[in-house]
Amino acid sequence: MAIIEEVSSPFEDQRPGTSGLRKTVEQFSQPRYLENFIQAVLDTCTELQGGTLILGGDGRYYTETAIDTILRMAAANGVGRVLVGRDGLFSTPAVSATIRRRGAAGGLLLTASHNPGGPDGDFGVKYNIANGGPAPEPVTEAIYARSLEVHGYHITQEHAEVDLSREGAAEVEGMPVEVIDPVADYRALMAELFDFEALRDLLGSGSFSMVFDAMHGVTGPYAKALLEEDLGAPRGTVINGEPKPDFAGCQPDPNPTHARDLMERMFRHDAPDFGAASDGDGDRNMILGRHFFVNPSDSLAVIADHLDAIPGYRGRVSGVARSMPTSRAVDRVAEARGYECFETPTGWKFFGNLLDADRVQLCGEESFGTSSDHVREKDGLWAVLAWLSILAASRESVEAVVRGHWSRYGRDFYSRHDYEGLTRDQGERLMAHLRDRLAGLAGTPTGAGPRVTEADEFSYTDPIDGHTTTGQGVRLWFDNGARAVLRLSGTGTDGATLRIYLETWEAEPLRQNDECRDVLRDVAEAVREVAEVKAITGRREPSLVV
Ligand code: VG1
Ligand code: CO
Repeated sequence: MAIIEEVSSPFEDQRPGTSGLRKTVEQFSQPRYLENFIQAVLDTCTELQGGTLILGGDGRYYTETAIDTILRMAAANGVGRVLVGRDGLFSTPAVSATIRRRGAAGGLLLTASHNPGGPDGDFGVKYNIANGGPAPEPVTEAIYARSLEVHGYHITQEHAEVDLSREGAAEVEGMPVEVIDPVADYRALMAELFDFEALRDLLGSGSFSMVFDAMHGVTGPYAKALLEEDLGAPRGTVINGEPKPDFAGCQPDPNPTHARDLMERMFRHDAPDFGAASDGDGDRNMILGRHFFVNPSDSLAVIADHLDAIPGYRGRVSGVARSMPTSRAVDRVAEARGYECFETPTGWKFFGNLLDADRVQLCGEESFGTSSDHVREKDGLWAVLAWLSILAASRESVEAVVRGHWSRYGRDFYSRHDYEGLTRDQGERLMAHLRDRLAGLAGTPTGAGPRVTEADEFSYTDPIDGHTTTGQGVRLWFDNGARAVLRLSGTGTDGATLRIYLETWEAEPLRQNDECRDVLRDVAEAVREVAEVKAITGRREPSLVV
């Protein structure tokens, strides 16, 4: 074997988005495309020289090819050693846990999360740093800048020839490679945080039933190990639990629209007490009770209110953080409990510094993401264990827990309206047009009723490193107390998705039972009007309502 340098030329479109570089498989399979990006990472992240790299992903189509390329390039670029998940699998939170537990220099995560997989689907690469979290913006920007200068890459001449199906040691051009069990470190970490006795009591009590939908993604093996083997839930609790390269043709996005198998089970007459799902790479979670959907922003608030009772957190919770579009429900808990509360831009990379500085122990996003300082990623299964802990302690139903929460703190009605499949131009024009008029929006009456009282564009200065991030979404406040946020998705692979986030707070218990759709109807209409959605996009209604 030998190391060779291949001549290349830069691709202009390798700027990482909200969560790594995501492109269609077709784009990734262009000659030199993956190689260029990996070379940009290896050139920028010099900690990998002689250091340990963790490698794996959600097992989607193109993973094996990517692993071969990365192993060959790691060996050719002086990486110390690579630990790769068996079968190339590794959930996103488990990579984070493994980086931390093994003192690795970083990790490469091969996933496009909840995006569809298969030859016609998407693929993605994300670099995580030594704290286990996504590379922060200055690093992703440096990787991007480097990608514009890559005129060649180093790679071994031969294929890596590592048998990923068997745990054990191997070598690529002198670089040690170890195929490891991707579940072990993560499983051990969960046992340290949660009271497994109490969870076993609940799951084995005979009066409690649950179902977990892994959506054909990577969480299946993790959920089976923890829920069925360690905690004694009956076999079959985990459904769609075999990771599939194309997610069996489904979109592994745990929301009421895409998690159809789970929704069907949770809303029929013999529904179990508890239901949950996670996405392709295992970092998202959806929580359900019998005939009851828990809004992710509420889930974050409920967990915040109970975190202190979970063994791994007892007596050491001092702060929480949420992404800006996430509802303010968690802020109310923070206030009542005297926790610091931070509002960050969308994307987990913005929580990293706060977690490292021990300013926050819990973070969450409205997009079905929740996690704590045990890792530096969101963690779907962790959220499930947190909820099971709450249920084990209270022995109440999910619905009763949430309704109790509303009666104490009020209810933040919340909904997200996505306009998917717009052209890039439509999305950008809509946002630019809104931005141009921001200063004059306050006082604008709308045909729908609510009047705009305040409008701005969110920017964030990281309190730990002082780095400022601008242009993170337009915020509108209305005279009926509602808030709306508009931003473009940064995880899509073509065109644009406009996200409109809507919320309003209701303290009156009788009105807390109203339909979310009805409560937010006027403000939804007012936002469409103010943003001229129909005129610019031609759309009258969102394509996805969460
Ligand atoms: C979306 C969500 C964001 C989340 C990101 C990555 O980003 O809104 O909250 O952090 O996906 O999650 P965007 O830019 O499309 O709105 V995952 O599970 O896709 O890694
Ligand atoms: Co994900």
